[in-house]
Amino acid sequence: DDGYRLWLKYDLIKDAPKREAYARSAQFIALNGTSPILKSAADELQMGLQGLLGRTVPIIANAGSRTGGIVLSVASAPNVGAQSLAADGYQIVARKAGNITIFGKNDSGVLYGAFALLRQLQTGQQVENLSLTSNPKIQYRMLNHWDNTNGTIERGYAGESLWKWYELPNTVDPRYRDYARANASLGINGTVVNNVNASARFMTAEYIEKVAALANVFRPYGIRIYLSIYFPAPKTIGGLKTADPLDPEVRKWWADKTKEIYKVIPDFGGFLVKANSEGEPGPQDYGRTHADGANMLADALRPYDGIVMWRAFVYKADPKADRFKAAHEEFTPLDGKFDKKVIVQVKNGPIDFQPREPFSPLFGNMPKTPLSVEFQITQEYLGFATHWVYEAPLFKECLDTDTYVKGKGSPSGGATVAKVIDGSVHQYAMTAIAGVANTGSDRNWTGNPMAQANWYAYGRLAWDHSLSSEGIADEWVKMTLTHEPKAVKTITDLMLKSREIYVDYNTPLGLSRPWSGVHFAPEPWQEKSVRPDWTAIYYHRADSIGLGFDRTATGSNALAQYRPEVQQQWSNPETCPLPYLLWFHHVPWTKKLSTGRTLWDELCTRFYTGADSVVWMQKQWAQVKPAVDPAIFADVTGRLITQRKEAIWWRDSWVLYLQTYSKQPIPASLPKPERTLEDVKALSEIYKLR
Ligand code: BDP
Repeated sequence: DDGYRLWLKYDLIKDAPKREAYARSAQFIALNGTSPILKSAADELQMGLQGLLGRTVPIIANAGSRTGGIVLSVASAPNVGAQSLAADGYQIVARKAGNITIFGKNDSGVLYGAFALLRQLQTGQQVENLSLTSNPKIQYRMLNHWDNTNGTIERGYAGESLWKWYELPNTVDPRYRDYARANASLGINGTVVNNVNASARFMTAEYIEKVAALANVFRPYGIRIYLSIYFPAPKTIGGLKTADPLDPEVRKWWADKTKEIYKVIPDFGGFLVKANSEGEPGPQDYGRTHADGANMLADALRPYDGIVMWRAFVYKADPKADRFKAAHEEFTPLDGKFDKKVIVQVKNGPIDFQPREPFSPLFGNMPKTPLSVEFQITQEYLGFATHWVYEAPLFKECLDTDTYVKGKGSPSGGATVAKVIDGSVHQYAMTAIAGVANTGSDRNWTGNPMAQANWYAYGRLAWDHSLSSEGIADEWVKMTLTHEPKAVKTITDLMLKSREIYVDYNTPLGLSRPWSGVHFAPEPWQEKSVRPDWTAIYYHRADSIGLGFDRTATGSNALAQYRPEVQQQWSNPETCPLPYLLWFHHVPWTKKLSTGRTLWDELCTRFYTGADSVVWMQKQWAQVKPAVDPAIFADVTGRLITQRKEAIWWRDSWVLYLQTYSKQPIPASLPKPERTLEDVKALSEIYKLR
């Protein structure tokens, strides 16, 4: 198995009685309607059933009085089944001795319902008395690609870009359709095809035509296309002297450009913008605000159904500032100033997609501006495509944290980040969620076969953030790897522990950003860069006394950006949960922690436990060999060998480096590193060579 089919595997169901039972309920597919999306739904069902049941199920126009089949229909007003449905929602109802009906609120709802029914079969559940209703909790469920015109992907670890810009629009790779199918199966309904560090070329007529060719493929799967824009494009390709968002000519340029796009992509989704962030130009270059920039684009989109997603990922190269505070400082004063077509897109944490971060203090603090959360699926800080990290627990940790903006124990069960972004806290008029894709041209899409689960988990949570990490893992394993109960259990258990294991050898107790450059080789010692906040020492603040970034009132006071209830949980080093300890406190090496160990001993224990746990992962994985496809088994086995080696590299780097400050021995129970600090430093240097 080369992994190409992802979770849409549709292999013959081995359990014959079960297969027959399914077949009795799936003797035909009746399609009431002719739209391309409905056709996709019927085609997908037919393809899925062909594989799962080993027979061709005919698609017919109308069930008439026939029973024993699947009926697809957009539920219009008189249909009682539709009452509880929201846009894109679906309901599947199986009637005894009747049909299985998939009602969709709209065409996309039918498509999502079709995939949901297939999922029931793929995970071996009964369909006879099925009655399930599902509505998306979030309206815009986006995948963001950081893909460039030359085929490279910023922070991509699974090959080249999926989009073959040189061939488009005349050659359309069939793979684009499979990409769309995979996304639609999760309910993802928007794709930003290019990097946030955007090229102005995407605004040229040449590229708009290429993008339109992709949009044509995605449309029958309910997916709209969006583009990242380069803010000074009116200058770069428009020949204007300025890109000032208040300049009438600039505004006209964007309005005309937008019109040009809609002419060829009538369902174009809108723009994603990274501006005045990490050196990217933006409205501030002209003395204007983020709101001025965003509102100009909103104006251009006004005649159409498109939106602006304006990113809040900003921080200044100020040696005295705490980067943690930057987004909150810049954006909260703009609350209420954004056009109603604008959503502000906020990374889950205040810094940058670290293995563990507290939630961004912007969540809950912009009641008048729809905020979306941006997660990173691609493993930029999670060991690329080698290390096995199942990310659902990371996403859930953020989504399920209470911001306390509605005070303690509010009736809604807390104003969690999820409830902020799904609009239930501040009644946002639009809701969105974004994930930075981990896909590429590798045959299996994600490099590491296990990383497919991260695309899957993101999509499932974008649809319904109340799903559990465990439930999603169980589903994914059954659809993708095996049904053998013991193996399912072993693999889901591995998945659920994988992120914590990575954190233990990489950034335990609230450490962050021990990298430079490509964000892979350990470099906690890295102290020189063009800006202070691009060094490692800026983040961990190791010194002879202790370790960690004091963000309490005695330090940067970033904690003050959170509600008092949150501050209370995190501001006291005695009670601050250990996973966040060094995010907020500079803790003495000798300080006794709640585990009974000193900070130094606890750190050593975590680094060693983390690295040793990779051996445990290897052993567990070895046990599932008989239940998993041999090619996938071998692939993961190989990656785990590398992960083990690199985990020890991480462990040794941290321990040897921090020891130069702590001046303490490695606890006697732990073996000493077999190399010196100079050795590991040399390794990291070599890693940087081209
Ligand atoms: C950082 C990445 C960088 C991105 C940036 C962003 O290192 O490549 O451009 O985020 O999100 O994590 O804009």
